[in-house]
Amino acid sequence: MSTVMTEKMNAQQIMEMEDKYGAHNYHPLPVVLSKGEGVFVWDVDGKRYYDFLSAYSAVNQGHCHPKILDALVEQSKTLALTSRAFHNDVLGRYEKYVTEYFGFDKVLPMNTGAEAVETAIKLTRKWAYNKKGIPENMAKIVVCENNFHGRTTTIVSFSNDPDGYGDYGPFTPGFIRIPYDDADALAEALKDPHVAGFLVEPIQGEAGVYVPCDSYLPKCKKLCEENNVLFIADEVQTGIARTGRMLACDHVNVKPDILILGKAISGGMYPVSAVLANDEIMMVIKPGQHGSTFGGNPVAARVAVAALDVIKDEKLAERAEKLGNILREELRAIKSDMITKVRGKGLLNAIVIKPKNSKEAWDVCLKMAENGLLAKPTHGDIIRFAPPLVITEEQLHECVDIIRRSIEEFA
Ligand code: IF1
Repeated sequence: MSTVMTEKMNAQQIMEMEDKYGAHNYHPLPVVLSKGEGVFVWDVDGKRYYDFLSAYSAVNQGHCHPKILDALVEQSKTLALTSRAFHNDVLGRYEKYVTEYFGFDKVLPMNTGAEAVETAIKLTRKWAYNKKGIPENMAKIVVCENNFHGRTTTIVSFSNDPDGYGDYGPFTPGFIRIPYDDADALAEALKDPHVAGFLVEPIQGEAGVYVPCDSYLPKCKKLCEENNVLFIADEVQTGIARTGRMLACDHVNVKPDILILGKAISGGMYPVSAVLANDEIMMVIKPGQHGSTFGGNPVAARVAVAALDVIKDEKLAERAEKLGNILREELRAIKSDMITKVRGKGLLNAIVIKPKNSKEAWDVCLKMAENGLLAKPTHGDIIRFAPPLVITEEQLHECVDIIRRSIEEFA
């Protein structure tokens, strides 16, 4: 057996090894983690941090949750992967569990969020041609400015982030981009009879945690119903209790036609994603018309059931709702002209940092790391605050103190 995973290395050596042998498609904070448990992670030097990113809302249940881990280990020791060429004794049980959990007839299991978004796009187009009667290859899907739905070439085709789409052309046609949180813009776009679907994040995460006005999603759902257009909710980041309800759409009682899930559906323990829809939509895909080697594998299925059980058993949506309100109130009480905005819902939050003495969001994140809290900036001036939903109120107050002290050090 190779010793590469056991030989002792310090943080610097590990970062240099990544730099030399790994693609440079990320610019991580200079922190080398080696252990995670609940709301905490530790670096190779044994320093403990509060995790305020939760792997971009994949670790809602906390790092290394014992019940999810047990499901991973037990199934991995028994039957890990069959492919869909054969049945197994786990997939059907998971499919029944997850469709009843979210209230849909059927689920199409995939692995990553982007794969689930791609699946939803293919499903919408096939529904358009087979059910709505849109002419072949004419189907269009409406998306929003500043969307983030993943990083495949089709998905970046409808991004307006140059870092997301730059030099990745030629792009996939068939997408119309409209302003977010503007139902009139959707009404205008739906005048095109070839529109098949509206793909939207109930809260725009990557854009900086933009929470639309309460009437936005209900108005959009009504417009979709009136125009026989599918309402497709990308809840990869906002779903699984993160915003204080099981789904962000639940805050405004909107039931999507197609629901896209990922990240915390597995508690961050394994790549699991899912597309849910009712039969009149899902059944347009026939055998051999879509799939994936690992999609819906026994380990993914067992892990997802355990991860979703934990959400309900530990009442994590209710906790996210309660603690999110406390967090935003305390962040707004921090006396600093560096914090210009505090936004969020449940435990998906962000602050906007105004640079001061040439110190900006990145420097604040470095200072918070020094003080024992990990968060990462996005788009230069936004810092996302999304701790695991298992955080306690006492720990939350301790984290606000760390954030306050770190900001005040720049005063
Ligand atoms: C990275 C961002 C967050 C997502 C929504 C689909 C996907 C994502 C709403 C695709 C993924 C991840 C991707 C990850 C960082 C993170 C992210 F900064 F990239 F944009 F959360 F905001 N829909 N978001 O947020 O899911 O294929 O990644 O499983 O690319 O660095 P995925």
